[in-house]
Amino acid sequence: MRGWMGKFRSLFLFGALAMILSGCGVDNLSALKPKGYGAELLLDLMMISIAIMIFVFVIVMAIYAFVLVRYREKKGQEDVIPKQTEGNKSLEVIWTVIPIILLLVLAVPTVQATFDLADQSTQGDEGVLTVEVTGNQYWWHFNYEGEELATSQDLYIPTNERVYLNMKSSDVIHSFWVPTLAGKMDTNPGENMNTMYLEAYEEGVYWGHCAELCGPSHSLMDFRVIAVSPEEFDQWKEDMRNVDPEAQPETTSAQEGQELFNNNCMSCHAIGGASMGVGPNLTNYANREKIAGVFEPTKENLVDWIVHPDEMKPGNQMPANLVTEEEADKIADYLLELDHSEVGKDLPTQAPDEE
Ligand code: HEC
Ligand SMILES: [Cu+2]
Repeated sequence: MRGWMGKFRSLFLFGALAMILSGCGVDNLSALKPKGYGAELLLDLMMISIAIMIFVFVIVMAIYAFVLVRYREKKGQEDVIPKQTEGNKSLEVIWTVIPIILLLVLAVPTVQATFDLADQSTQGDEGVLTVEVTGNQYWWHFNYEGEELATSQDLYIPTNERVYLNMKSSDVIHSFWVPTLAGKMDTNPGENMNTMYLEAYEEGVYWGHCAELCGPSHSLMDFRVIAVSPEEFDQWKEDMRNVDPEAQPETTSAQEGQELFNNNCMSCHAIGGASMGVGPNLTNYANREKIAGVFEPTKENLVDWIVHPDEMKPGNQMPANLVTEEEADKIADYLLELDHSEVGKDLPTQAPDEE
């Protein structure tokens, strides 16, 4: 005979699975811990549908159990056939009306939320920020409309304000997803621009992923949204506008790195400025939390990246072996000195697992 453990094996498996799954969801990268308007609305919808599902499940299971027990074959009554019923008007009305009510309870807030999240009524108003988002294989670019400045990989926004995102792609379809702040939105190539908005309730660093399979390095296409108070955001804009790409670095190595960078890398990369290049804008590079979105920001990794980006992110658009490892070392010194703003530095952050 199997022990009591054996009898409950599936229960144990289920419990273990539930515990493992409950470990999912890093703070700042979880749709279940919303810190923004869109994400909160979506979690509410999820909760309504889960509540309805549980309600239906419990009722159906209760009836099922009742019927199993009540109408099971009893000893000595093997040949008895219970009373047969065909059609029951009141029962039929009940099991038609209840689902209709449940669907209405689900549909009304869903339709409301759909229109709410698509609302663009204040876009273009005085003081309302719009950011042009461009998805690229495999990095993100953010151009702050009317502000004459741009960033790549790190999107800075003020808290408790709606920030509109006008989104497109320079190559294939990507999807912009910051689970803690809002739902996802595709970025399409061509003229088809999508719009959404973010509204972060708290200062913080929120992680984003590309949510549309876009090539071999799709899973390495992470980015950050850094939400700071409106005052700090203004400070950040000023810091960014004051960036001087010609400013002389401190160490000799970094100075040589600057020259190497200007000669070999400026055709694709910018420091300062507002236009989108072939590669990411590297302004404020010392404050990146990851290299190319996913790698730990150590000098070693940076040198590896500069010489062999192809080995770290298959299929990406940066050519390998543009410079020697020795040269890359100096360039890395230069890039890691690009500390253009204090804003957002003190925010606690919890990066997803490293590559
Ligand atoms: C032909 C264009 C091109 C040239 C030239 C080029 N890069 Fe890149 N670079 C890219 C692209 C595209 C990416 C984005 C790769 C990705 O993440 O998918 C990139 C990414 C980077 C990154 C990571 C950026 C981030 O957001 O963390 C660094 C650092 C970098 N390049 C440094 C250099 C250096 C240094 C040179 C010169 C030796 C150079 N690049 C030359 C196109 C270029
Ligand atoms: Cu992708």
